[in-house]
Amino acid sequence: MIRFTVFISALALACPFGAQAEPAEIYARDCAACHGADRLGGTGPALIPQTLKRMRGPKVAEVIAHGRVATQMPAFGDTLSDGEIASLATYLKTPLETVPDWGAERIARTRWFDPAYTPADAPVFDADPLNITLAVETGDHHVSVLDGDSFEVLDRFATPFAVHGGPKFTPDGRYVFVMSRDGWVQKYDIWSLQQVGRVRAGLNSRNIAISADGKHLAVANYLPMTLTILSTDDLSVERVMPVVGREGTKSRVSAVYQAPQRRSFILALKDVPEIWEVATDPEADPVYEGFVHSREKGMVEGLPSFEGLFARRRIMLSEPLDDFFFTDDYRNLMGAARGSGRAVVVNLNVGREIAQLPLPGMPHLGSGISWRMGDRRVMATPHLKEGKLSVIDTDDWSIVATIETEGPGFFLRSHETSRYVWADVFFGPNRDAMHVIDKQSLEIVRTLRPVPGATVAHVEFTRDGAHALVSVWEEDGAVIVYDAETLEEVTRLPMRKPSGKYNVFNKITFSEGTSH
Ligand code: DHE
Repeated sequence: MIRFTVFISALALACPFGAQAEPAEIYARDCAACHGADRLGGTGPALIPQTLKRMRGPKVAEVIAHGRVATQMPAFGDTLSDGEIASLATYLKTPLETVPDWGAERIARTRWFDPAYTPADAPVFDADPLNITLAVETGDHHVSVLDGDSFEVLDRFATPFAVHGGPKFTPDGRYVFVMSRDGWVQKYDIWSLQQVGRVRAGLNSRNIAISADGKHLAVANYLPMTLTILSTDDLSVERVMPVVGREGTKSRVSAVYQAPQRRSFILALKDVPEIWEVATDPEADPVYEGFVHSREKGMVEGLPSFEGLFARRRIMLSEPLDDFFFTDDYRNLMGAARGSGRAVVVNLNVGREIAQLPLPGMPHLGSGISWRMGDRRVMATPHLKEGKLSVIDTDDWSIVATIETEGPGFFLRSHETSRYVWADVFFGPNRDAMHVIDKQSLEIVRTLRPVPGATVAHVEFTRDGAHALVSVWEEDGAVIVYDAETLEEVTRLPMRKPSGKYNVFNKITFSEGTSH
């Protein structure tokens, strides 16, 4: 039956009697001007499966027919037939036949600096610059810059399309870098409240990490399979590292993280059973014995080598690990072996797996946070496939408790000064719920439902931990500010589908209450 239906649809698409145009022709006529002749993006985003399948919201055919709110994307429902829309959607979901070379030169050509930018010698506002909180508004691709004391919006700037992952701040909190799924990296100056410039570091990217000294920015790419390292100063390309496993298999980079004490980047690789560590300070490795012995050079793509800088070390695993949680000292990481129902602990100093624990229900370790519970240091992680939080002792890697929630969650947040962990319910009928959990008793002390029926997710604290900011993750959404102690609402700031919020101080100090 299914085969028959597929056959009929294929016949309908190929039918020579209708006036149906070929999808490639429709693309060239109606889409290429904004999305690029090569489908890699222009003023509009890239239209390739890697980007499309990650995008939340309406399905591709629906967007072609009705357009996309709050963007330049018009509706084609009146000019294209249903069959043409369906075949165009299929065409866009087909992988590119060849992935263009996206090396140092091509990247450098995309570098753009905002002519309106004028650096300031000091912040142009009176607010505490370290208590600034950025709120990413995915509804219309903007970031709001909030004063963390008065909750006044100091600026609201346009970002590249579809920002993903946390923005990364320079260690002094002055500049911030934002990345889009299309690989654009934007630099913004918080002191002058102005965009500095942009560069396209990849074609489909995952996240970014900044080095401990604030000089280098690493971009994890799925397409091409590389790690791009940029200078934070002028967004120039310092390295493009092709990512190839020891056995010669190319790999996508799932994510890149900064390990501050190690002065290195740690890479999660999607397709090979390896973790990579990349030195961001040539002097750092005496601290880590294993690092000096296993460094490999010759990773340079057409650029001069720096002695020791960006030297790479491989840690071999039994299977690929995704989605990392790091202990506060960055000696150990916990990674999930997707679909295996378990997590693996890797000691980065000795460079091998040291423990594993059963964690079914797809833990979201990247959202993990840690705190002291009695005399133990624990971490907690939500699960993407079940309404549970696992609490794990990070000394002996035993599971201390499993907290039942009203549905699968995505993010967790706390603060050194707070008694509570805030845990959202991101999926299912109870996605309007936010649990507040006591860090010692592990009891859910309150379940907030600020807008019944609306998705409520992701929390960030102010610098002093006195307030918690919660996103109402809807087109006409809001950031709600709560008193973090009384759990009473203080104020509501209207926003367009706000997702993550990021407090400068909490991020640059690697607060234990935030994921890194
Ligand atoms: Fe994310 C962070 C991976 C889907 C919103 N997400 C991250 C990070 C990783 C990651 C590795 C840490 C990066 C960092 O901050 O440096 N995300 C993934 C996935 O693999 C997954 C499940 C599938 C995918 O689409 O790639 C995924 N993520 C989503 C979404 O669907 C979310 C909810 C909406 C969106 O914007 O796409 C989403 N991810 C976020 C946010 C953060 C994030 C808001 C930053 C959290 C923080 O507090 O730091």
